[in-house]
Amino acid sequence: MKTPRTVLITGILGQDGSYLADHALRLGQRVVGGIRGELSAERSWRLDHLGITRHIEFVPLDLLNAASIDHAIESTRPDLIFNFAAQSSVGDSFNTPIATAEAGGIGAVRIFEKARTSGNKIRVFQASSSEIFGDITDSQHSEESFFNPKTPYGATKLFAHIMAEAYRASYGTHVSTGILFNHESPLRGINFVTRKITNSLTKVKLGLIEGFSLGNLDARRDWSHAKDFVTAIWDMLALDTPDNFVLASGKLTSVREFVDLAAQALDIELSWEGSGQHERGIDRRTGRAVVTVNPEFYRPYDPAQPLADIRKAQRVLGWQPQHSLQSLVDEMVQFELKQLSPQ
Ligand code: NAP
Ligand code: F7E
Repeated sequence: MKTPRTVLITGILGQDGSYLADHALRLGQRVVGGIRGELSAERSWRLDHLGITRHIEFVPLDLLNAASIDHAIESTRPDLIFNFAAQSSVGDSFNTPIATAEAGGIGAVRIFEKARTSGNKIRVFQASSSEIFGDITDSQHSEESFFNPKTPYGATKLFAHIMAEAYRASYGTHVSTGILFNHESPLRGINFVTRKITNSLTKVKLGLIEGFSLGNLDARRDWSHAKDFVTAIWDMLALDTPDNFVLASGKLTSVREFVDLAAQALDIELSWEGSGQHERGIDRRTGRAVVTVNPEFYRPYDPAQPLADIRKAQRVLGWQPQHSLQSLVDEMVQFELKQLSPQ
Protein backbone atom coordinates (compact mmCIF):
# COMPACT_ATOMS: atom_id res chain seq x y z
CA MET A 1 0.00 0.00 0.00
CA LYS A 2 1.26 3.50 -0.85
CA THR A 3 2.16 5.85 2.03
CA PRO A 4 -0.61 8.45 2.39
CA ARG A 5 0.39 11.88 1.18
CA THR A 6 -0.22 14.98 3.24
CA VAL A 7 -2.70 17.32 1.63
CA LEU A 8 -2.97 20.90 2.90
CA ILE A 9 -6.22 22.58 1.88
CA THR A 10 -6.60 26.33 2.37
CA GLY A 11 -10.21 27.48 2.56
CA ILE A 12 -11.23 24.00 3.78
CA LEU A 13 -14.38 25.39 5.40
CA GLY A 14 -15.63 26.61 2.01
CA GLN A 15 -17.51 24.69 -0.68
CA ASP A 16 -14.57 23.43 -2.76
CA GLY A 17 -12.28 22.84 0.21
CA SER A 18 -14.91 20.60 1.80
CA TYR A 19 -15.50 18.49 -1.30
CA LEU A 20 -11.77 18.22 -2.03
CA ALA A 21 -11.15 17.10 1.58
CA ASP A 22 -13.82 14.43 1.18
CA HIS A 23 -12.25 13.26 -2.09
CA ALA A 24 -8.74 13.12 -0.59
CA LEU A 25 -9.92 11.23 2.50
CA ARG A 26 -11.68 8.67 0.32
CA LEU A 27 -8.33 8.15 -1.42
CA GLY A 28 -6.69 7.49 1.95
CA GLN A 29 -4.69 10.72 2.22
CA ARG A 30 -3.82 12.70 5.35
CA VAL A 31 -5.86 15.89 5.19
CA VAL A 32 -4.82 19.09 6.91
CA GLY A 33 -7.21 22.03 6.79
CA GLY A 34 -5.96 25.61 6.97
CA ILE A 35 -8.44 27.84 8.77
CA ARG A 36 -8.48 31.43 9.95
CA GLY A 37 -9.99 31.96 13.39
CA GLU A 38 -11.55 29.36 15.62
CA LEU A 39 -13.33 26.22 14.47
CA SER A 40 -17.00 26.18 15.47
CA ALA A 41 -20.07 24.11 14.57
CA GLU A 42 -21.45 27.13 12.74
CA ARG A 43 -18.35 27.35 10.57
CA SER A 44 -17.74 23.62 10.00
CA TRP A 45 -21.27 22.87 8.72
CA ARG A 46 -20.08 21.74 5.30
CA LEU A 47 -17.53 19.28 6.70
CA ASP A 48 -20.12 18.14 9.26
CA HIS A 49 -22.64 17.57 6.45
CA LEU A 50 -20.09 15.37 4.67
CA GLY A 51 -19.34 13.61 7.99
CA ILE A 52 -15.59 14.21 7.77
CA THR A 53 -14.76 16.89 10.38
CA ARG A 54 -13.15 14.47 12.82
CA HIS A 55 -10.88 13.04 10.12
CA ILE A 56 -9.22 16.38 9.46
CA GLU A 57 -6.29 18.01 11.26
CA PHE A 58 -6.74 21.76 11.47
CA VAL A 59 -3.97 24.32 11.42
CA PRO A 60 -4.23 28.13 11.69
CA LEU A 61 -3.71 29.72 8.27
CA ASP A 62 -4.66 33.24 7.23
CA LEU A 63 -3.62 34.37 3.77
CA LEU A 64 -3.15 37.88 5.17
CA ASN A 65 -0.56 36.60 7.64
CA ALA A 66 2.68 35.29 6.08
CA ALA A 67 3.90 33.84 9.38
CA SER A 68 0.77 31.67 9.69
CA ILE A 69 1.34 30.31 6.17
CA ASP A 70 4.99 29.55 6.93
CA HIS A 71 4.08 27.84 10.19
CA ALA A 72 1.26 25.80 8.61
CA ILE A 73 3.55 24.50 5.87
CA GLU A 74 6.60 23.91 8.11
CA SER A 75 4.63 22.11 10.81
CA THR A 76 2.58 19.83 8.55
CA ARG A 77 5.04 19.26 5.63
CA PRO A 78 2.43 18.84 2.88
CA ASP A 79 3.10 17.03 -0.40
CA LEU A 80 0.18 18.80 -2.05
CA ILE A 81 -1.38 22.22 -1.37
CA PHE A 82 -4.78 23.17 -2.73
CA ASN A 83 -5.21 26.92 -2.45
CA PHE A 84 -8.95 27.56 -2.35
CA ALA A 85 -8.87 30.36 0.21
CA ALA A 86 -9.91 33.77 -1.12
CA GLN A 87 -12.55 36.45 -0.79
CA SER A 88 -14.60 34.61 -3.38
CA SER A 89 -17.57 36.92 -4.03
CA VAL A 90 -17.35 39.07 -7.16
CA GLY A 91 -20.19 41.23 -5.79
CA ASP A 92 -18.40 41.86 -2.47
CA SER A 93 -15.13 42.66 -4.26
CA PHE A 94 -16.60 46.00 -5.44
CA ASN A 95 -16.86 47.04 -1.76
CA THR A 96 -13.63 45.41 -0.55
CA PRO A 97 -11.08 45.71 -3.38
CA ILE A 98 -8.03 45.95 -1.10
CA ALA A 99 -8.95 43.02 1.14
CA THR A 100 -9.88 40.99 -1.96
CA ALA A 101 -6.51 41.72 -3.57
CA GLU A 102 -4.52 41.08 -0.41
CA ALA A 103 -6.07 37.67 0.31
CA GLY A 104 -6.60 36.36 -3.23
CA GLY A 105 -3.55 38.00 -4.84
CA ILE A 106 -0.67 38.48 -2.40
CA GLY A 107 -1.96 35.61 -0.24
CA ALA A 108 -1.63 33.21 -3.18
CA VAL A 109 1.93 34.40 -3.86
CA ARG A 110 2.79 33.80 -0.21
CA ILE A 111 1.70 30.18 -0.68
CA PHE A 112 3.77 29.80 -3.89
CA GLU A 113 6.79 31.38 -2.23
CA LYS A 114 6.70 29.12 0.80
CA ALA A 115 6.19 26.07 -1.44
CA ARG A 116 9.24 27.15 -3.48
CA THR A 117 11.56 27.85 -0.55
CA SER A 118 10.51 24.96 1.71
CA GLY A 119 13.03 22.57 0.18
CA ASN A 120 10.32 19.92 -0.25
CA LYS A 121 8.91 19.15 -3.68
CA ILE A 122 5.45 20.53 -2.94
CA ARG A 123 2.84 20.57 -5.70
CA VAL A 124 0.36 23.45 -5.58
CA PHE A 125 -3.09 24.00 -7.07
CA GLN A 126 -4.27 27.58 -7.50
CA ALA A 127 -8.01 28.31 -7.94
CA SER A 128 -8.23 30.72 -10.88
CA SER A 129 -11.56 31.91 -12.23
CA SER A 130 -13.44 32.53 -15.46
CA GLU A 131 -13.67 36.13 -14.20
CA ILE A 132 -10.11 36.59 -15.51
CA PHE A 133 -11.53 36.60 -19.06
CA GLY A 134 -13.61 39.72 -18.40
CA ASP A 135 -14.89 41.29 -21.59
CA ILE A 136 -15.56 38.63 -24.19
CA THR A 137 -13.07 38.50 -27.04
CA ASP A 138 -13.14 34.97 -28.48
CA SER A 139 -16.28 32.98 -29.22
CA GLN A 140 -15.03 30.11 -27.03
CA HIS A 141 -12.56 30.67 -24.22
CA SER A 142 -9.66 28.35 -23.53
CA GLU A 143 -6.46 28.42 -21.49
CA GLU A 144 -4.84 30.41 -24.34
CA SER A 145 -7.47 33.14 -24.61
CA PHE A 146 -6.95 36.83 -23.89
CA PHE A 147 -7.49 37.86 -20.26
CA ASN A 148 -9.23 41.18 -19.76
CA PRO A 149 -10.83 41.31 -16.28
CA LYS A 150 -12.77 44.36 -15.20
CA THR A 151 -13.83 43.50 -11.63
CA PRO A 152 -11.55 43.77 -8.56
CA TYR A 153 -12.10 40.05 -8.00
CA GLY A 154 -11.21 39.16 -11.61
CA ALA A 155 -8.11 41.35 -11.60
CA THR A 156 -6.98 39.77 -8.31
CA LYS A 157 -7.44 36.26 -9.69
CA LEU A 158 -5.51 37.20 -12.84
CA PHE A 159 -2.59 38.49 -10.75
CA ALA A 160 -2.43 35.17 -8.88
CA HIS A 161 -2.83 33.26 -12.16
CA ILE A 162 0.05 35.06 -13.87
CA MET A 163 2.17 34.70 -10.72
CA ALA A 164 1.56 30.93 -10.82
CA GLU A 165 2.91 30.94 -14.39
CA ALA A 166 5.84 33.12 -13.30
CA TYR A 167 6.74 30.67 -10.52
CA ARG A 168 6.66 27.81 -13.01
CA ALA A 169 8.83 29.63 -15.54
CA SER A 170 11.22 31.37 -13.14
CA TYR A 171 11.73 28.71 -10.46
CA GLY A 172 10.27 25.48 -11.81
CA THR A 173 7.70 25.46 -8.99
CA HIS A 174 5.00 22.83 -9.54
CA VAL A 175 1.92 25.10 -9.60
CA SER A 176 -1.15 24.19 -11.65
CA THR A 177 -4.22 26.37 -12.05
CA GLY A 178 -7.86 25.65 -12.73
CA ILE A 179 -9.64 28.40 -14.64
CA LEU A 180 -12.90 27.57 -12.94
CA PHE A 181 -16.28 28.58 -14.27
CA ASN A 182 -19.16 28.69 -11.76
CA HIS A 183 -19.66 25.53 -9.78
CA GLU A 184 -22.40 25.02 -7.27
CA SER A 185 -23.84 22.50 -4.83
CA PRO A 186 -25.96 22.31 -1.70
CA LEU A 187 -22.78 23.47 0.08
CA ARG A 188 -22.61 26.74 -1.89
CA GLY A 189 -22.60 29.97 0.14
CA ILE A 190 -26.05 31.54 0.42
CA ASN A 191 -24.74 34.83 -1.04
CA PHE A 192 -24.28 33.25 -4.49
CA VAL A 193 -27.23 33.36 -6.82
CA THR A 194 -27.93 29.64 -7.28
CA ARG A 195 -28.11 28.86 -3.57
CA LYS A 196 -30.04 32.06 -2.93
CA ILE A 197 -32.61 30.90 -5.49
CA THR A 198 -32.95 27.29 -4.29
CA ASN A 199 -33.09 28.40 -0.65
CA SER A 200 -35.55 31.25 -1.16
CA LEU A 201 -37.85 29.39 -3.54
CA THR A 202 -38.02 26.45 -1.14
CA LYS A 203 -39.00 28.88 1.62
CA VAL A 204 -41.75 30.19 -0.68
CA LYS A 205 -42.92 26.62 -1.31
CA LEU A 206 -43.03 25.91 2.42
CA GLY A 207 -44.87 29.16 3.15
CA LEU A 208 -41.97 30.58 5.17
CA ILE A 209 -41.68 33.72 2.99
CA GLU A 210 -43.93 35.30 0.37
CA GLY A 211 -41.19 36.10 -2.15
CA PHE A 212 -37.67 37.35 -2.74
CA SER A 213 -35.68 39.70 -4.97
CA LEU A 214 -32.86 39.17 -7.42
CA GLY A 215 -30.69 41.49 -9.53
CA ASN A 216 -29.76 40.88 -13.17
CA LEU A 217 -32.06 38.09 -14.42
CA ASP A 218 -30.49 38.18 -17.89
CA ALA A 219 -27.00 37.34 -16.60
CA ARG A 220 -25.86 34.04 -18.05
CA ARG A 221 -23.48 31.68 -16.31
CA ASP A 222 -21.95 28.29 -16.96
CA TRP A 223 -23.00 26.30 -13.88
CA SER A 224 -21.54 22.90 -12.98
CA HIS A 225 -21.53 20.70 -9.90
CA ALA A 226 -18.59 21.38 -7.56
CA LYS A 227 -18.10 17.63 -7.08
CA ASP A 228 -17.22 17.26 -10.76
CA PHE A 229 -14.56 19.93 -10.38
CA VAL A 230 -12.71 18.53 -7.38
CA THR A 231 -11.94 15.24 -9.13
CA ALA A 232 -10.37 17.13 -12.06
CA ILE A 233 -8.51 19.44 -9.67
CA TRP A 234 -7.10 16.43 -7.81
CA ASP A 235 -5.96 14.83 -11.06
CA MET A 236 -4.17 18.04 -12.11
CA LEU A 237 -1.59 17.58 -9.35
CA ALA A 238 -0.92 14.00 -10.46
CA LEU A 239 0.53 15.32 -13.73
CA ASP A 240 4.32 15.51 -13.84
CA THR A 241 4.17 18.85 -15.64
CA PRO A 242 2.11 21.64 -14.07
CA ASP A 243 -0.38 23.33 -16.35
CA ASN A 244 -3.57 25.45 -16.62
CA PHE A 245 -7.00 23.91 -17.23
CA VAL A 246 -10.40 25.41 -17.96
CA LEU A 247 -13.18 23.57 -16.09
CA ALA A 248 -16.81 24.20 -17.10
CA SER A 249 -19.80 22.53 -18.70
CA GLY A 250 -19.63 24.53 -21.94
CA LYS A 251 -23.29 25.63 -21.61
CA LEU A 252 -24.64 29.03 -20.58
CA THR A 253 -27.93 29.45 -18.69
CA SER A 254 -29.57 32.67 -17.52
CA VAL A 255 -30.47 33.45 -13.92
CA ARG A 256 -34.13 33.52 -15.01
CA GLU A 257 -33.80 30.02 -16.51
CA PHE A 258 -32.17 28.81 -13.29
CA VAL A 259 -35.18 30.11 -11.34
CA ASP A 260 -37.44 28.17 -13.74
CA LEU A 261 -35.47 24.96 -13.16
CA ALA A 262 -35.70 25.38 -9.39
CA ALA A 263 -39.44 26.15 -9.64
CA GLN A 264 -39.99 22.97 -11.69
CA ALA A 265 -38.08 20.93 -9.11
CA LEU A 266 -40.42 22.33 -6.43
CA ASP A 267 -43.55 21.90 -8.55
CA ILE A 268 -44.18 25.66 -8.61
CA GLU A 269 -45.79 26.89 -11.86
CA LEU A 270 -44.00 30.14 -12.62
CA SER A 271 -44.65 32.67 -15.38
CA TRP A 272 -42.75 35.91 -16.04
CA GLU A 273 -44.38 39.32 -16.51
CA GLY A 274 -42.97 42.78 -17.18
CA SER A 275 -39.40 43.74 -18.02
CA GLY A 276 -36.30 45.34 -16.49
CA GLN A 277 -36.74 46.43 -12.89
CA HIS A 278 -40.49 45.68 -13.17
CA GLU A 279 -40.12 42.04 -14.18
CA ARG A 280 -41.81 39.59 -11.81
CA GLY A 281 -42.07 35.84 -11.50
CA ILE A 282 -45.67 34.93 -10.73
CA ASP A 283 -46.82 31.74 -9.04
CA ARG A 284 -49.68 30.83 -11.40
CA ARG A 285 -51.54 28.87 -8.73
CA THR A 286 -51.66 31.72 -6.19
CA GLY A 287 -51.23 34.71 -8.52
CA ARG A 288 -48.53 36.04 -6.15
CA ALA A 289 -45.29 37.66 -7.29
CA VAL A 290 -42.71 35.36 -5.74
CA VAL A 291 -39.69 36.80 -7.59
CA THR A 292 -39.13 40.53 -8.03
CA VAL A 293 -36.17 42.59 -9.20
CA ASN A 294 -34.29 44.84 -6.80
CA PRO A 295 -31.62 47.09 -8.39
CA GLU A 296 -29.74 46.85 -5.07
CA PHE A 297 -28.46 43.51 -6.41
CA TYR A 298 -27.22 44.96 -9.71
CA ARG A 299 -23.44 45.22 -10.03
CA PRO A 300 -21.50 48.26 -11.21
CA TYR A 301 -19.97 45.95 -13.83
CA ASP A 302 -21.36 42.50 -14.67
CA PRO A 303 -19.37 41.05 -17.57
CA ALA A 304 -21.11 38.46 -19.73
CA GLN A 305 -19.54 35.06 -19.29
CA PRO A 306 -17.96 33.50 -22.37
CA LEU A 307 -18.55 30.03 -23.73
CA ALA A 308 -15.95 27.66 -22.30
CA ASP A 309 -13.67 25.39 -24.28
CA ILE A 310 -13.01 22.38 -22.02
CA ARG A 311 -11.25 20.16 -24.57
CA LYS A 312 -7.86 20.36 -22.85
CA ALA A 313 -9.19 19.04 -19.51
CA GLN A 314 -11.04 16.29 -21.38
CA ARG A 315 -7.97 15.33 -23.40
CA VAL A 316 -5.21 15.59 -20.80
CA LEU A 317 -7.09 14.67 -17.62
CA GLY A 318 -9.68 12.38 -19.24
CA TRP A 319 -12.26 14.52 -17.43
CA GLN A 320 -15.94 13.72 -17.93
CA PRO A 321 -18.38 15.66 -15.69
CA GLN A 322 -21.03 13.38 -14.17
CA HIS A 323 -23.76 15.89 -13.23
CA SER A 324 -26.29 17.69 -15.45
CA LEU A 325 -27.61 21.14 -14.51
CA GLN A 326 -31.04 19.60 -13.85
CA SER A 327 -29.60 17.00 -11.46
CA LEU A 328 -27.62 19.75 -9.70
CA VAL A 329 -30.75 21.85 -9.21
CA ASP A 330 -32.72 18.81 -8.01
CA GLU A 331 -30.00 17.98 -5.46
CA MET A 332 -29.89 21.58 -4.20
CA VAL A 333 -33.66 21.74 -3.84
CA GLN A 334 -33.81 18.38 -2.02
CA PHE A 335 -31.16 19.65 0.39
CA GLU A 336 -33.17 22.82 1.09
CA LEU A 337 -36.38 20.85 1.62
CA LYS A 338 -34.63 18.62 4.14
CA GLN A 339 -33.11 21.58 6.00
CA LEU A 340 -36.19 23.78 6.02
CA SER A 341 -39.12 21.37 6.38
CA PRO A 342 -40.59 21.04 9.87
CA GLN A 343 -39.40 17.79 11.53
P1 NAP B 1 -15.93 29.74 -0.58
O1 NAP B 1 -16.98 28.73 -0.27
O2 NAP B 1 -16.25 31.18 -0.42
O3 NAP B 1 -14.67 29.40 0.32
C1 NAP B 1 -13.57 30.27 0.42
C2 NAP B 1 -12.84 29.98 1.71
O4 NAP B 1 -11.73 30.89 1.79
C3 NAP B 1 -13.66 30.19 2.97
O5 NAP B 1 -13.62 29.03 3.75
C4 NAP B 1 -12.96 31.33 3.70
O6 NAP B 1 -12.83 31.14 5.07
C5 NAP B 1 -11.56 31.24 3.12
N1 NAP B 1 -10.84 32.51 3.25
C6 NAP B 1 -11.24 33.74 2.86
N2 NAP B 1 -10.30 34.66 3.18
C7 NAP B 1 -9.30 33.98 3.78
C8 NAP B 1 -8.06 34.37 4.35
N3 NAP B 1 -7.65 35.64 4.36
N4 NAP B 1 -7.27 33.41 4.90
C9 NAP B 1 -7.67 32.12 4.92
N5 NAP B 1 -8.84 31.69 4.42
C10 NAP B 1 -9.64 32.62 3.86
O7 NAP B 1 -15.39 29.55 -2.06
P2 NAP B 1 -15.49 28.27 -3.04
O8 NAP B 1 -16.73 28.39 -3.84
O9 NAP B 1 -15.21 27.05 -2.28
O10 NAP B 1 -14.30 28.60 -4.04
C11 NAP B 1 -13.00 28.11 -3.79
C12 NAP B 1 -11.98 28.92 -4.58
O11 NAP B 1 -12.27 28.83 -5.98
C13 NAP B 1 -11.97 30.41 -4.26
O12 NAP B 1 -10.64 30.87 -4.35
C14 NAP B 1 -12.81 31.04 -5.37
O13 NAP B 1 -12.43 32.37 -5.59
C15 NAP B 1 -12.46 30.12 -6.52
N6 NAP B 1 -13.50 30.01 -7.54
C16 NAP B 1 -14.74 29.55 -7.19
C17 NAP B 1 -15.70 29.42 -8.16
C18 NAP B 1 -17.07 28.87 -7.85
O14 NAP B 1 -17.95 28.95 -8.73
N7 NAP B 1 -17.30 28.31 -6.67
C19 NAP B 1 -15.41 29.74 -9.50
C20 NAP B 1 -14.14 30.20 -9.81
C21 NAP B 1 -13.18 30.30 -8.82
P3 NAP B 1 -13.94 31.49 6.15
O15 NAP B 1 -14.72 30.24 6.27
O16 NAP B 1 -13.11 31.82 7.34
O17 NAP B 1 -14.71 32.66 5.61
O1 F7E C 1 -23.53 35.71 -9.54
C1 F7E C 1 -26.34 37.59 -11.04
C2 F7E C 1 -25.02 38.31 -10.83
O2 F7E C 1 -22.62 35.84 -7.24
C3 F7E C 1 -23.89 35.09 -10.76
C4 F7E C 1 -17.96 33.02 -7.77
O3 F7E C 1 -17.91 31.67 -7.37
O4 F7E C 1 -18.30 32.50 -10.10
C5 F7E C 1 -18.87 33.14 -8.98
O5 F7E C 1 -19.05 34.51 -9.24
C6 F7E C 1 -24.69 36.05 -11.62
C7 F7E C 1 -24.10 37.46 -11.70
O6 F7E C 1 -21.51 34.36 -8.97
C8 F7E C 1 -28.29 38.09 -8.03
O7 F7E C 1 -25.11 39.66 -11.26
C9 F7E C 1 -28.59 38.23 -10.16
O8 F7E C 1 -24.15 37.91 -13.04
O9 F7E C 1 -23.63 33.66 -8.03
P1 F7E C 1 -22.86 34.87 -8.35
P2 F7E C 1 -20.39 35.09 -9.87
O10 F7E C 1 -20.38 36.55 -9.68
O11 F7E C 1 -20.55 34.58 -11.26
C10 F7E C 1 -17.03 33.02 -10.51
C11 F7E C 1 -16.57 32.23 -11.71
C12 F7E C 1 -16.06 33.09 -9.39
O12 F7E C 1 -14.86 32.95 -9.60
C13 F7E C 1 -16.56 33.52 -8.06
O13 F7E C 1 -15.71 33.09 -7.01
O14 F7E C 1 -25.96 36.20 -11.00
N1 F7E C 1 -27.31 37.83 -9.97
N2 F7E C 1 -29.20 38.40 -8.99
C14 F7E C 1 -27.09 37.72 -8.67
N3 F7E C 1 -26.00 37.33 -7.97
C15 F7E C 1 -26.09 37.30 -6.61
N4 F7E C 1 -25.02 36.88 -5.91
N5 F7E C 1 -27.25 37.66 -5.95
C16 F7E C 1 -28.39 38.06 -6.61
O15 F7E C 1 -29.41 38.38 -6.01
